[in-house]
Amino acid sequence: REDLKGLYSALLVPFNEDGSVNEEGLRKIIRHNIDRMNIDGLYVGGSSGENFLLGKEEKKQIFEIAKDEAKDQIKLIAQIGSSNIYEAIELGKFVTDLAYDAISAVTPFYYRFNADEVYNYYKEITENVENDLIIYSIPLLTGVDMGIKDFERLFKLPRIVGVKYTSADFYLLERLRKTFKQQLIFSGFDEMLVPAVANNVDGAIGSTYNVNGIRSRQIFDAVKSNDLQKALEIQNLTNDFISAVLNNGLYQTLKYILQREVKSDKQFYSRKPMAQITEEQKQEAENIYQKFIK
Ligand code: SI3
Repeated sequence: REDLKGLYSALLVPFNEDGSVNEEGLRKIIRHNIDRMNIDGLYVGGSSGENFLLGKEEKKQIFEIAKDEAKDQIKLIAQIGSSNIYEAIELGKFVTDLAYDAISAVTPFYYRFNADEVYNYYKEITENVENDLIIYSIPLLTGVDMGIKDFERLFKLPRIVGVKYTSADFYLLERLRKTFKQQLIFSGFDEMLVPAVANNVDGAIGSTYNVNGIRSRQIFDAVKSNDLQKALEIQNLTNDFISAVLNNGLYQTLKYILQREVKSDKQFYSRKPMAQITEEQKQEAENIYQKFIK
C-alpha cells in the first residue's frame, strides 16, 4: 500500500485521424512522463485517456502498450471501472496478469445507482480480481456523490486501499483523512494541489502532470516541508497555466503541447465525439506552450 504513494500522470492517449490508437505517439508520451517529468507513476485508462469513449479491446491495447513501454520503471495503476461490471472484472484480471501495481474503478454511472448498488459493484470487482483497488470518485462527471458513511462501508472491503478523490469538497477530504489513516487518498484536481497536500493526501493523479509534472512535484514538496509561500507561488503560476488550458480546451491543448514536447510530426487527435483542435485553438495552445512549458 505504501509503495503506491506519489505523483501520477493521468495518461493522455493520442489517436489517429481514423480514431485508432497512435501507438508510437503513446509510447513517446509515456517516455516523456518517465524521462522528463520524473513522475512516480501513470494512471492508465482514466478520464484523461478518453477511456469512456473506447471499446474493451482498445482499452486492453492501451494497458498493454503502457506496461510494455514503462516496464517496472514506474508504478502503474489501471482504471478498469465501467458501468458494464463484467467488462470491469475482465479488464481487472487482464491488467493484474500484466502485473499492474493496482487497479482503480470509477463509480458506476449513467443510471442513478443507489449506495447499495455502488457498494455491490465494488464488492463484486474486489472478490473477482486479485489486486488492490483504488475507488475513483469524480462526482462532477459521474453524478455519484458519496459521503463519509459510503466510504466507510467501502473501505471495509479487504482489497480496497484508497480513493482517487476528484472533488473540491475539502471538508469531506479533511474528514476522510482524519477518519481513515490507513487508506491512500490521491488528490484529483491539479489546480487544488496545495490544499490537498496540506490535508495530507498520499499522492496526486492528474492530467496536467503530463506536461507540468516538475512544477507539481515542487508544489507537493514545498507544502510537505512547510514552505507554504513557495508552494503558493508555484501553484499561482501553475493555475495561470491550467486556467489558460481549460479556457482553450483541456485535452486538445494538452495533446498539442505533448505533440510539441515529444516532437511528433503526426497530430495527436482526440477520440470522437470529442472535438478536434481548431486552427485558432492551435495558435492559443502554442502561446500557452511558449509561455508556460517550453
Ligand atoms: O484521467 C483521469 O481520470 C483524470 O485525469 C482525472 C483528473 O482528476 C482530472 N480531472 C478531470 C475532470 O479531467 C484533473 O487532472 C483535471 O484535468 C485538472 O485538474 C484540470 O481541471
